[in-house]
Amino acid sequence: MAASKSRGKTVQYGEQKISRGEGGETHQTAGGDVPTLTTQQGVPVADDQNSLKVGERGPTALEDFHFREKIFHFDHERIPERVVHARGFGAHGYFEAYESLSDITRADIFQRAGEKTPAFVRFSTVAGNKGSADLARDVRGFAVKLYTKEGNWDIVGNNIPVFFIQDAIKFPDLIHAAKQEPDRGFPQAQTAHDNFWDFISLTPESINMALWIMSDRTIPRSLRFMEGFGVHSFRLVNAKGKSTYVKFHWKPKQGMQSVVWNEALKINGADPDFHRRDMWDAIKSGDYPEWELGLQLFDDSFADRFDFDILDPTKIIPEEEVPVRIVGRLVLDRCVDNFFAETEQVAFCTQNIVPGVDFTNDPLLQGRNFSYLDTQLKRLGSPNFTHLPVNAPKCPFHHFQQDGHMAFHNPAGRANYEPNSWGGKEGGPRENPERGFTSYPAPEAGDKRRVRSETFADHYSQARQFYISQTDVEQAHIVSAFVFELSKVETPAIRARMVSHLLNVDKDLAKAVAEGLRLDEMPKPAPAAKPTKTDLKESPALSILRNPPESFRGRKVGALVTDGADAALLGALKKALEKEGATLKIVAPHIGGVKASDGTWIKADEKIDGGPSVVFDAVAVLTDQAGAAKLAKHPVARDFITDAFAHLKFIAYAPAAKDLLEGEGVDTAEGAGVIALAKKPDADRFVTACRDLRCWARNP
Ligand code: HDE
Repeated sequence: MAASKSRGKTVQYGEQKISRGEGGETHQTAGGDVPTLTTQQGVPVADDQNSLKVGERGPTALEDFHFREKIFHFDHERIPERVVHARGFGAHGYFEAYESLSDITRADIFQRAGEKTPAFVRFSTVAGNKGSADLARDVRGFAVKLYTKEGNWDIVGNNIPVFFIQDAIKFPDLIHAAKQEPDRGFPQAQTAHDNFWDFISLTPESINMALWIMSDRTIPRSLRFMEGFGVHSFRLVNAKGKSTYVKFHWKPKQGMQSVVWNEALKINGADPDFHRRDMWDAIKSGDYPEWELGLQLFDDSFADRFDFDILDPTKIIPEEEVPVRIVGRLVLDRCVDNFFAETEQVAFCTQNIVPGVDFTNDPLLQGRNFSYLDTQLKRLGSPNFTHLPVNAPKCPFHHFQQDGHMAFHNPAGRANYEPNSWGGKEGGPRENPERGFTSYPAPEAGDKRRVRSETFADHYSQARQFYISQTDVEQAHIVSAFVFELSKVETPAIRARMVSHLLNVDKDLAKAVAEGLRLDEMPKPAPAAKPTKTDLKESPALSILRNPPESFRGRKVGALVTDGADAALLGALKKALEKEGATLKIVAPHIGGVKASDGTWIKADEKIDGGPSVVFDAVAVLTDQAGAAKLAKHPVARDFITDAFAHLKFIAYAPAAKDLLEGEGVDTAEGAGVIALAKKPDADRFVTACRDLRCWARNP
């Protein structure tokens, strides 16, 4: 589909342009030369305000084709939302290889250092419907489509490296249990309800993932600040046919960062689109999010030696055992032109792999390979969904598949089958044994049985390893999350059953959760198929806080200002933040802004009600005495301050605002992360402090 010259509008979806209204007319209006509105058939429309009626007050005429076409199309605008990962946000970019990996894989994308491959990424939550809020406690999808020169390769991953279940046959049960309960249709986008924890507590293989989802990984501050994982073991295969196992990792260059739970609850109210807005703003402002692709590469001898089965998707391979080799970077540098055309219609399939990549027998992956293609037909309604620009390969493609709903392009010429005796071009494409995809010839044999391998039976050891790898603060968050979620569970037996599993993970964790729930009696540990290994070492890579970002880049400070705010301080703060690559947003009592100390007018980005401190990474309170006195009587301004303090954010303040802060219980003593901006260099001091993201010393 080439871009065509047109006096109508040329719409660019992805890299391909579709010309709308080709050859369409334009006409003069008060607003200038504009395209003439037409029907879908291209008929110019004279009146788009009134349907055709018999008489001024009479019935509408059925022959009004413009009206009928418009309503007909509107009635069919929706397609089924994804059964999971319905809420998502996509962006375009590219993958750049750092080096040639030809010794490991023949995948074309990894052959040449510096080679750039176009990419489309869709981030998502899992459980909520399309309109749910961004800060739900949930796993995030991290699906990457790489438009390589040898076909599209989809790495359909998550921001957590393990999964709930070991066999795809349990996926419908897991998702039914997680989503709204079927009789009442709620709760929306949350796992804090009986059905979910009933299923989890009856499914010991999910306990490792249960710890991950109760950690801060499920409440990321930004989609830019989270890791991605391919989860399964895959294969990379080189030109000689040698296979190496691989686990895929995406490491955010911006560093990792999460919100605290109370913040998440409030962000959902203040800005349900918080994550998508953040991604949109970052890309539009030229601050392109970046991840590095890391590979954990290992062979059969490691797989045989490893404590766990590398085919079991509820397990990780600790980075300390197999280091992550960084091989390239993914940059997102372009927002979509149209949400529906691209983000909604993009169709990821785990079965989309390219020569040089192959599957393993991970039973979850095998099931996914069926599910994704199947679901795209349901969602997009035609086997020709690959004709949509966002799904079409960007390399040449030739095949004999034809017809079906919405066929944009059919094979040209006489041959639509093969073998045929029409020679040359006329005969159409032919297979290519050298370049074509060949499956890795893994030897397979065995009895046909419905079984779970014995090697998948250890459900607790890695859950324990995850827990002991966290900092004290992170462990406390895991405890609080369990207590929060299980307190929403109405059936006491389910709460106790969950604690019985936690006893197999870590006694202190189980005890803390039991206390938080005020369980009247400690249950016995759940029967375990295998005892918990207590000799697995801590893996620092599993902690967010043990891997802090190096700077405050890409973050936002909200400055609450009033009339009389010190213009010089504000200027110094802005400059210091810009130097760091962070931004300053002005929050004021009125959207029109405030008059600063030097008489200049400062425009507001948010009226205070719409810009609570939860949407910022750190805050500043810049008022004069009169302004501070006014804010002290303003409940929303007081929330701004108390929340920022309770959420452990760094707070900068003008000396005139000191009483206001202290009146709200803010500790302004040295070391509490609350910094007075008395002189210009204080702004730099504040920004340096902000690099720690939160003042954990204030943690109660
Ligand atoms: Fe998915 N999953 N999934 N999933 N998944 C879908 O495909 C499925 C699993 C993941 O942004 C669906 O197009 C099964 C693991 C992402 O468009 C569906 C099983 C991982 C996305 C489906 C899993 C994922 C999906 C729904 C168990 C991380 C969103 C809509 C065997 C490695 C992609 C769609 C996007 C979407 C099935 C488990 C990631 C129904 C059967 C494990 C990121 O096909």
